[in-house]
Amino acid sequence: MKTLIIGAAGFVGGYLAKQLIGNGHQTEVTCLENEQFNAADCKVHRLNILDKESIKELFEEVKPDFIFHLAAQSSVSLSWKNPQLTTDINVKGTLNVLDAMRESGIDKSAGILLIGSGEEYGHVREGACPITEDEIPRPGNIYAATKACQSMIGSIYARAYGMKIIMVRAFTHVGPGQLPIFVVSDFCKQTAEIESGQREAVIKVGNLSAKRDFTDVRDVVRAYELIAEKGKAGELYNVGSGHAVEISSILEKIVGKSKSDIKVEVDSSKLRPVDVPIIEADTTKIYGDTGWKPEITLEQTIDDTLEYWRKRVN
Ligand code: A2R
Repeated sequence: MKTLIIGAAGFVGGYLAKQLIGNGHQTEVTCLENEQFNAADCKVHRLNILDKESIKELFEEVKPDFIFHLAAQSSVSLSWKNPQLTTDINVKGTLNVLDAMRESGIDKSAGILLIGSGEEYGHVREGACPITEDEIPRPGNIYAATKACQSMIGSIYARAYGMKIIMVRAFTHVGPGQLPIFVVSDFCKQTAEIESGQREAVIKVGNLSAKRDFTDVRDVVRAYELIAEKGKAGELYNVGSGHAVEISSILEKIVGKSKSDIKVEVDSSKLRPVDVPIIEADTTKIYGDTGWKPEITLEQTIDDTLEYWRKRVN
């Protein structure tokens, strides 16, 4: 299969390229003008998804069998500060990609995976966990609203134009290389800095009571590949572990892996209102259609993320 990853310079793109290339798929990627992407065996194109004509030209040049659309403004906090840009990239950008598929000369059987987010479910009703794909999205922030919109447009285009569009709602994914604005990466980075003497032996934390569904990024990209091969057009799949874990227990595990005597202190700037106490994916559908289930334990993810930061801070 000839694959094209749009928006490959982010956290997930490198892992996905490695996964696809490792399984023999000829893979090309796109990045923004100023971004870095280092992977052997991979042609890199420059693309801004706000420019529809250049997407069409690229599709005609590459002629992909399957497109993974990862490009996004993926920060919730930036989505509050810049809702216009978030909507432009996540909604208009996705429309540009889908329209470019329809209008370019690429094979009509070519498929595309639109990456959405577990955030789309938003204010989950009490008792609705684990959340199935049929649950009505109630997005609680601008990022989530744009991703819910992306999923809706994907399903409408699949039906209206008979396109092979598949949607996922990916729950929290973690692993080495993730920015430390995300909780597991943040705690591991702080621990590594404490061990190397770069900060006092105190980890600053926000709310620890929320329960979230964490999946290793390497399992996530395996899910994307399997969905591309076996997923059904017009369908939406949850990608998650199916088990919510309390943030406090993750912190305990990380601190427990360090030889340093680490104290924990609440930092009010990290406190966010926890209006959704638990988010947990129901993964029956993806398992049924593709056989995917996560293989990497949270323990392993934490070990690898901690090692990543130990190497980085030294
Ligand atoms: O914002 P930047 O400079 O980090 O670039 C991001 C890029 N991107 C774009 N690419 C093409 N045209 C645009 N107009 C545009 N605006 C932003 O998409 C970044 O390199 C990439 C998305 O990567 P991340 O933000 O690291 O997301 P991640 O964790 O790889 O997640 C992949 C997908 C996203 O759709 C998330 O919303 C979803 O999974 O959870």
